[in-house]
Amino acid sequence: MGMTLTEKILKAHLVDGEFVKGKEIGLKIDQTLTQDATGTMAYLEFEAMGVPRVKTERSVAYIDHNTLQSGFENADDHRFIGSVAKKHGIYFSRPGNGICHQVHLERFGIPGKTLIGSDSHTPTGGGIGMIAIGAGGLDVAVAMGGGAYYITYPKIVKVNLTGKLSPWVAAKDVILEVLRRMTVKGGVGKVIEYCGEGVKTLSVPERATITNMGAELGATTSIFPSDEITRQFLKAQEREEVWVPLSADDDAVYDEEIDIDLSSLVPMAACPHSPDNIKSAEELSGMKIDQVCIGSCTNSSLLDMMKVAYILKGKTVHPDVSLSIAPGSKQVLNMLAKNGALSIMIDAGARILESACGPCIGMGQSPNSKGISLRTFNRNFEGRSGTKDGQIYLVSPEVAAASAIAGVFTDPRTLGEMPEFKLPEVFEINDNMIVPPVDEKDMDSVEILRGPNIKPFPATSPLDETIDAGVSLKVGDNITTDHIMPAGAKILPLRSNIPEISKHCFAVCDESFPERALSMGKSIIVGGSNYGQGSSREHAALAPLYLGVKAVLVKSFARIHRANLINAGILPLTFVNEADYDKISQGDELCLENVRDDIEAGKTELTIKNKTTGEDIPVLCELTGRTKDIVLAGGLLDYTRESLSK
Ligand code: MIC
Ligand code: SF4
Repeated sequence: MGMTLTEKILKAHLVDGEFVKGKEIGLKIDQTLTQDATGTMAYLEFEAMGVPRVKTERSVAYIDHNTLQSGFENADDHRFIGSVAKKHGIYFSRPGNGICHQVHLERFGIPGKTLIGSDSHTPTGGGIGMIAIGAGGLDVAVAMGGGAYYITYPKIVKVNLTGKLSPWVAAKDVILEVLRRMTVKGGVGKVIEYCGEGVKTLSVPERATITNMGAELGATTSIFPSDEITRQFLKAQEREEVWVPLSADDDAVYDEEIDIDLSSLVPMAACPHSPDNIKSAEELSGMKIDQVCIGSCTNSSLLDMMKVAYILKGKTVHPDVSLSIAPGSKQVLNMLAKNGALSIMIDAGARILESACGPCIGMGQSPNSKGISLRTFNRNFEGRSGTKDGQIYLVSPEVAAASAIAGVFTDPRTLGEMPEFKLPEVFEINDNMIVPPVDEKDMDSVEILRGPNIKPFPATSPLDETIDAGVSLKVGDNITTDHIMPAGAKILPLRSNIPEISKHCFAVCDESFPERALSMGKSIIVGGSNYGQGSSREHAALAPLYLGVKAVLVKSFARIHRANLINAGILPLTFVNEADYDKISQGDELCLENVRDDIEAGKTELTIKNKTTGEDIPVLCELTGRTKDIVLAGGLLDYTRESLSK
């Protein structure tokens, strides 16, 4: 029987477990990446493990999230990460060099390799045929130390692409169509593999837009084959030597199949407040808008920017609209500067931002009250923009630029004929903003620079015998990590200070939660389905840990967040009967008697006693050998320390 591309790469990296769907497998990790908002913690964790040099083929630390530097905190974190990188064998991409996923694709990604990153959009690397997975900081720290990375052996979904995109229809519309069909929870436990004749009509940056936003499906990752187009891209990046051809066998068997005829797609938008709330641009056209933001790791490639410049040429941004543009990397920005496109954007009245995440993570450019903002980004969760009632629509760069000029939502197909946009034969190569580490023999000479905002990892403890605790919070379905641990200009600088950042935990849902949880000492959170979707930020587990949360009981979890809870030693529980969700209220006293013994004995069905109502509620605690030991030890850090000392 033939193999899928995913299976081929996973098989070549398998170090633990077997290929059985739904079972845990351990993978050898070739490359890691971190960004600064999750990186400080990841490197504190790496240091705590006591491994002197990274054991991966390539590890890169990027600075792209916290670049406002409105106080000393961000700058201190940058210096800390830079010094750790230099000492321990990690390449350091300096602030200004660009967004981690864009730069990694350009300068480091290699077809057929495995990459994990402490950022949920790491699957961008799937655009050049990598198995690239978003993970918590601790998992990345362990991988840097040479440990395996564990995933549930995924189902593999074939997306069969046929035809060719029509003029003004974009890669963004392909992934919006997949989101429309599969929804934000449709990808959980799955890898999305793109195949078919249509693949060769898409350039690498277009493929990367699609795999990037596969994160919004909740998928483990997404991947394209590595073909002639991939080779051309790598050649243009002067890295042709790393190219290998990779694809699925013709007779590969998939768990699910989806057909998409590219020529049937139209420009679309994800409407507030979910990436799967899809409408066509035609339906929305004419709606008055207030803001347009172009950029983010989804849509900030040179190709995207050249399309935008073409649309803006000789025009002026509508007087009622603010347009910002953040090219994805120094390479992109510099090429725009040299080929004149930047000047076209400036002429049109665009507000040029630095090559970083910026407004995508709420670092500036929050829209006006109730403001309608069109963004080429990948997430439009409530409040993420920094304006609680902001109305965010996710669109292609084509829709964004056309609408910025018109002042109303515009279907770009009304722009007339579209010229052919081509990738350059050679990109501008200058890696002077990537600092290599010192040689191992010189590592002792590097001093680690720690600022006062950098506080240690919160205290953990082995799993209690019995969990007897009240419900400190009850929330509904599709809670994102932006609800649990919001980002933005005010909160992001606190990423290396868990006690301080915890004061903002669940601020979007209930501002009184942190104080209540702290005063309860120990507590349990209850939630609905797809709990913890979105970002990989382990702070969404570390803040609850600090606030005394012992267990999270929900209808279902998103993959990375569940892993982060386990890594933090917090018990992840799901209802056996979803209807039992209604049998618990905030404030109820719950008890999991002898939970430690039960978990040690490998029991997966446990009983929670609701002491307030007197009812017994069956719950699942599905931990495998390794995750079971992690939870018993009090988290991955304790578990790793224990295993290293053995
Ligand atoms: C995001 O897009 O939500 C982020 C900010 O990049 C996060 C990481 C973080 O919270 O630091 C992600 O996607 O994992
Ligand atoms: Fe940065 Fe936004 Fe991409 Fe997250 S989604 S890595 S915040 S650009």
